[in-house]
Order: sequence, then C-alpha cells, then structure tokens
Amino acid sequence: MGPRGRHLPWLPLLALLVLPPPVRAAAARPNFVLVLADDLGFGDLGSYGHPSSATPHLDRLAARGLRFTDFYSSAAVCSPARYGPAAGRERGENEKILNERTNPEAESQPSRARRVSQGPCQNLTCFPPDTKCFGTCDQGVVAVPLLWNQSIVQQPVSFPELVPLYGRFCREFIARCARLRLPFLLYYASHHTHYPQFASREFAGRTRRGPFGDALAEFDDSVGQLLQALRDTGLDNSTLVFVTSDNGPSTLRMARGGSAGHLRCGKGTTYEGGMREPALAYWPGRIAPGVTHELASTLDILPTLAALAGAAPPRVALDGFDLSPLLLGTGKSPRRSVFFFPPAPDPLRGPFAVRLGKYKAHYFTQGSFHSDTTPDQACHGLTPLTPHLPPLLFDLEADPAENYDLLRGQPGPEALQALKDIAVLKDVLQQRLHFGDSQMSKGRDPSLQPCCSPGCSPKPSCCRCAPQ
Ligand SMILES: [Ca+2]
Repeated sequence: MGPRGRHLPWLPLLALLVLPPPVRAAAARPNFVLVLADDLGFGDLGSYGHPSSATPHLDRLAARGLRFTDFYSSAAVCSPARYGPAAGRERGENEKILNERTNPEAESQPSRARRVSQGPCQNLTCFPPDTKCFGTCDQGVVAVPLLWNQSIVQQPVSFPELVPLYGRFCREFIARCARLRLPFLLYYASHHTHYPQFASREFAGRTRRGPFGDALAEFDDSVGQLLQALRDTGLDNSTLVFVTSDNGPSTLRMARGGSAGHLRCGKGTTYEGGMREPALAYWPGRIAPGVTHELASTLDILPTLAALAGAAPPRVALDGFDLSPLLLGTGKSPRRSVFFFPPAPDPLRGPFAVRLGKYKAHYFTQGSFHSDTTPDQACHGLTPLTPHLPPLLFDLEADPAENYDLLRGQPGPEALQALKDIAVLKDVLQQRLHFGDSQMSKGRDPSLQPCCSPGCSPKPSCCRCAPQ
C-alpha cells in the first residue's frame, strides 16, 4: 500500500470528535478546543515568567482567561500522561501498559543508555532549509510516519511542513462544524516542544531562545491560528479553549529542553517540575480573566468537559472532578489532593508522593535521565530510588521549590495532621488500585511497525514513501 493522496488532511496526533447534537435547552453549552503541549515546562511561557520565550498568543490567552498556578498532569512522562485526560482515571489497568511502552526507565541500564542518544527523528530535516534533527536518530525501526486515521500518508514525516498541515486541518474542521452548526471537541495534541525540536521556515532561527524557542514560537502561533479560526467563524464566544502540557521539561539535552522555572527537577520525576504544568482556560464572556491557586489536574478535564457539554460521564469511577464551578466563578475546585506516580509504578510502593492542600509528602524519590543536567543532583538519572520514612514534607505555598523539609525543623500541628491525613489517602488509594499484566514482557513484533509499503524489503529501511 503506497501513500495516499496529498490532498487528504494530515493527522497523526490530532484526535477529533463531533459531539451529539445538543438538546434545545443546552444553548449555552460550548464547543471545546483542548490543546496539549509536549514536554512544555511550568516556566516556559512568558506568562509564567520566562524572560526570553516568544509566546504572545498564549500570553494573551493567559491575560484574558484563567491562569492556573497549581495544575498537575497525572503522570511525569508522555504516554501515561495522555491516559489521564482521556480517561479521567488515576493509574489503573491500562496504565501499566501505557507506561512501559515509552518508559526507558523501566528498562535495564544498558538499554537505557542506548536510548539516551536516540530519538524519533531518523536524521530528518527539522529546520529549513536543511538543518538535520539534533542527535543520533537511527533507532533500527521504521521512519516516523504521518497518519490519516489508519492510513500512512507520508513516511518519513516532513517536520517543517507538519504544523502548517495541522493548522489547515484545524481551520477546515472548525469551519465545517460552524457551517453545519455542529458542536465539537477538537483535541490538538501538539508535538511541540518535545525532542527533536523542529519548526517551519517562518519560525526557524527567529527567536532568542534557539531551536527550543523556535519550536515553542511555532506552537504558540498554532494556538493563535486556532483562536483566529474561532473568531472567523463567530465561535469564539461559544468555545472553551483549554491549554496545558503532558509533563515537565526534558532537560537531558540542556538548553534544547524546556524549563520548570523555579520548580525542582523536570520530566520523569515526581518533584514539582515533573508534573506541575502551565494551564490556561479561555472562554470569553463566561470565564473571568484572572489567576487561580486552586488545585486541579488533567484528570479533571474529562468530567469538566462532560459537565459543560451536558453529557453523561462514563459509567466507571472517575478520579477527576468537575471544575466547571471554578471556571465559571461559582465555586472552588472540588480537588483537595494530587497523587504523584513514578514513570514505572508498582502496586507495593504506589504513589511516590501525595499533595493534600498545600502540603506534599514524598514517600519515595528517584531521579530520571529526562531531568539530567539540572544543577540539582537529586533530579539525575543515576540518583537511585530512595525511600523516605518519615516522608519528606514540604509546604508548597511557602516553598514551591521543595527545598525545605518541614520534618527537619519543628513542624506545627497543622503540618503533622496533614501528614497523617496524607498517609490515610495513600493507603485508601493503594487498596483500590489494580495493575495489568506487563506488555513489555511479551516482546517486540517488528511486523507491527507502521510501514507505507508493507510488503517491501529489507525492512525497516524500505519503509519510505514520498507523498503522491
Ligand atoms: Ca511529554
């Protein structure tokens, strides 16, 4: 099977859903645009304090919408972080599967070292006119394909053309929904700003922050184009736009990675830098501009959108909460706690850390190679799993950088009570957790690698097709 026609929309990581037609009484129910950045850190946006990022569209969104200071992803690495907002559930049976597929830390040390020098870029061009993707990229697997539903339309993908194609698809999708008066959810899961950074000609070499800044600027522009599409179709006042990121910054490649700002460590760790994310909610006329310090999580996205859409939530126990009272200014966040799971969780240890109110207790800590090169050695991949008994206890309002363990001083009665309450929360959670069988233990099947020419030989090098 060869690549399909060039005029098809292109869609590898963009999931779209046309919602059922609204009932008559639901005139105020919005459309939804959910934007998920990749490896974008808490400190990467101008509106979150970065001094040299070029993010005017996101900063405008922050100024005109609700900006979260205490918003968390449900995981510290890519794939399991996608499970949280899609399912609204804490670590469960599917979670084990999702973790292992992309979790190098679950592998042996030699295997891990090998993957550090690799990436998904296959020696492709990341910046026009011909700047190759950064790093050694041959993984012995097929080149990165571009998919339209189940069909491969480009292999390898052309990174400099990718975001403009996404943008065109989004604009056409929004225009079609507007024309047909269909309510919609558009889920834009951007590749930016994950390694390898890339950008189209318009953004290559254009920012103060180097390749990462160029990729971030293109991501920012793609959000700006989404907002413009909503304005052009008259849907800007009837659409909730929510922007966040899947996990903290990958500092493995130093300045090629993002920034957690003043938070500790980054991707792959259960410190704040691994899981606290920028988050913006924008719905003109309905969500008042401002800043909220309320607790919230990607787990809350599903129940919140379901509530605003008037849709019945799934018939399973959800770990997320409906944040619509917080968004609409009629109440506070129902969320009181956050669980911090490591990239490779296990039933015995459970969550490595728990936040309750402003207090966070670490029962285990471990570095991650994703957070290598930061000045703090606790973040690094060779820093082993360390149990803490009693736990490390931080006041995240007074000390969001997790520098000062309260139990090393003289904690007050409130902190000690919080520690007891956290222990109960952790026990209750662990009693109801179920872990699935290991998928990694089943081994690899090369025939499952997506190939634009399935019958070709030799694989994987023959799986390369130019767009028709
Ligand atoms: Ca990620």
